[in-house]
Amino acid sequence: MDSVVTRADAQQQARFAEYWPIAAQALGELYGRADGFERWLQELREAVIAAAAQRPSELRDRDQLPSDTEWWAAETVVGYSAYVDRFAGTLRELPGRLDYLQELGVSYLHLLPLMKPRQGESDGGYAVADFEDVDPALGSLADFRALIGEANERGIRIVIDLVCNHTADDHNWALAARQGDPRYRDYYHFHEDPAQVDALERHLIDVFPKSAPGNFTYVAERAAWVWTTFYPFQWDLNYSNPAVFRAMSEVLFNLANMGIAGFRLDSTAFLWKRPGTSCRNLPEVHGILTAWRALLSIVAPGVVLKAEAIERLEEVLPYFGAADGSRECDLAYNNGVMAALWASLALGTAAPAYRLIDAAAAKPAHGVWVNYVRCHDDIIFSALSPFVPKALQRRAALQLAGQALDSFSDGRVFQEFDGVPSINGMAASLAGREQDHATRQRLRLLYGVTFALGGLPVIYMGDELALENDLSYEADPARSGEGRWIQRPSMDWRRAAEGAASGSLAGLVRDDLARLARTRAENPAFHAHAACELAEGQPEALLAFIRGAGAEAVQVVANFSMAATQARVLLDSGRGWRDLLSSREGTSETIELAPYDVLWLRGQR
Ligand code: OTU
Repeated sequence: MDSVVTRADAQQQARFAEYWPIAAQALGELYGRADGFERWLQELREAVIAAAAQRPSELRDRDQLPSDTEWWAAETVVGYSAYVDRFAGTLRELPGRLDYLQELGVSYLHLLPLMKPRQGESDGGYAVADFEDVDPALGSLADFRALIGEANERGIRIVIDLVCNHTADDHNWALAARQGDPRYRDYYHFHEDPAQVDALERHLIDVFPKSAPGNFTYVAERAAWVWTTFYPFQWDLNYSNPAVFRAMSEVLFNLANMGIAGFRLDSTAFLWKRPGTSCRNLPEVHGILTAWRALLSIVAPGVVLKAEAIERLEEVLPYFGAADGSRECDLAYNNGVMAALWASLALGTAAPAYRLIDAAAAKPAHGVWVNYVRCHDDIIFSALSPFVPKALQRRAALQLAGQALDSFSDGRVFQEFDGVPSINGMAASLAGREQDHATRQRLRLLYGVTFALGGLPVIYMGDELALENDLSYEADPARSGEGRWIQRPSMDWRRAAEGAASGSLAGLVRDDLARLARTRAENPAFHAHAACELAEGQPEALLAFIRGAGAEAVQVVANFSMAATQARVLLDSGRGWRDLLSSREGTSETIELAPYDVLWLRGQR
C-alpha cells in the first residue's frame, strides 16, 4: 500500500503548516544574518520532519486526544517535584512509589535533573555531561524508559529538567572546546582579553556571590576565560551560534519522543548575552523560546514548556508569550506569589500576598502559573519589588531565618541580594521551629492558598510529610559549602507509612494535602483559566478571593495571623455556605477563622 495518510499524519502536516512559519520567523530574526542561514534552516526543517515521523504511534495517538490540549490547566492536575535518588533511590525503584503519589492526587511528576551529570560536584545535577544518557547512579536509559511507560499508563505525566543554559565542563562539547576544536569552541563564550572580561563583568550580577563569585572562569589550555554564570564547572552555551540551538532542539525532540510530557527549562533568563547589559531576559531569549514552542507543537504538541525565570514579575510575564496568544512557555514559576505567601506568613498580614496575586493576574490569558510553596532552591524576595517595600522584605526574610525575637521559623540565610537575604529551609521548618503546634496549620494555609490560585500547584517532595531541614549536608565535605542542601532531604518512607489515624503531624499534613488535591479536582472553579477575583476591604490578616463563577464559585479565605479573625461571606449564600475542606456549614454572613485557618466556601444549593 502506498502513501496511506493516517489521521495522525494529516494532523502533523496541518501542525507543520501552522507552526513552521512561526519558528522560521523567530529563527530568521535570531540567525538570519549568519552565513549559510538558508541551508541551516532547511536542515532544521528536515530534522523536525524526521522527529515528527519518528514519534511513536502511542504518543501520536495521545497527541490527538482532546483531553491532551492544555492538560496542564485542568483542575485535576497536581504536581510533585522530587530528586529521583532522594525520593525513590533509583529509576527502577520509582515505579514502586507511584501508588503513593496517586494516593496524594499527583498526576504530574517533575523529576529534578537526572541526565548524566559531571563527575564530582555537579550543582545537584545542574551540570550535565551527557544529554543522551541518564545518571548511571540512578540507573540506565532502559530503566528510564520503563518508568516513563509505567507512569504514562497510569496517567502520570513525567516532566524533567532540561538544563539548557549550560553544560558541564566535562561534556564532550566542552572537552573538544578545551582542546581548541573551533567547531565546539563556538558552542561557548570565550574571551582572551582580561579587559573585555572586566568590561562585561561590570554589568553582570553574581547568581552565587558567595560560593561562585564572578561570571567567568579561566581555561588555561585556551589562555582564555569562558562564561560561567553559575559554578565554574557550568559553561554557558552560546546560543548566538545556530548550531547550539539545533543541538539542544534535537535533545528536546528525542526526550519528547521518549514520552516526556514536559520540560522545566532551567535558567531561561540567561540564554542570550549582549555586552553592556545584565545578560538576563534579553529579547533574543524570547525568540529562542518562541521557536522551541513552535517546533515542539509540530513534533509533540502535548509537551508542555515551563520557564524557570526567578525574576521580577515584569520580566517573568513575557516568558508566556504575548497577549495576542503567541506562545513561548506554557507554564512559568509564580515565584513572586510564592515569596509573597512566605512574607505574609512571616509578617502576619495578607498584604504582600494580595499585591502579588493581583499583579500576577496581568499575564496573557493562555499562560498558566506554576504555584508552589517550596522548591530545591532558596526563597528569593527580589520579586516582591516594587510591590512590597525593601524594609518589609528584609523583615520577612530575617523572621524566616529565625533572627527575630518573635520568629517561629527555623530557616537559614543563603545569600543577599540588594540588602535582602534569600532563605533556605524546608517548608515545615519555616512553618514552625521544631514543629510547634501551629506547623500543621501554617502548612495547610500555604498549600491551601497555593492549590486554590489560578494555575498548576506543585508539591515539593517531603512537604506532605512535614519533613524538616536536613542537616546531614553539613558533615559531608562535598555538600557542606552549599546551603541549599538543607532542603533536599531523603524521603522518609517510615513516616509516609503513618496514616492520619495515627495522629502524627506527617499523617495529618499528608491527609490535608490529599484533601486539597481531591477537592480541587472536584471543582471546575479551580481550572487554571477559571476567574479569580480578589476581594477588597477585608481585615489586614485575611486574603480572600473568589474562583469561578455562578453556582460553581468558590470563595477562598485565608488567615495569615495567629489571632482569630472574622471574614465576610461574599458568595451569594441565600441558602448558606459550606467549607469544602472542613465540611463546616452555616448561614451567617460572617465566619470566624481560627489562627492560620483557610476555608474554601461554596454556596449551598
Ligand atoms: C537554577 O536556579 C536551578 O534551579 C538551580 O538549582 C541551579 O543551581 C541553577 O539554575 C544553575 O543551573 O538561575 O533563573 O538560588 O534560583 O540559580 C533562576 C538561585 C536560576 C537559583 C538560580 C536559578
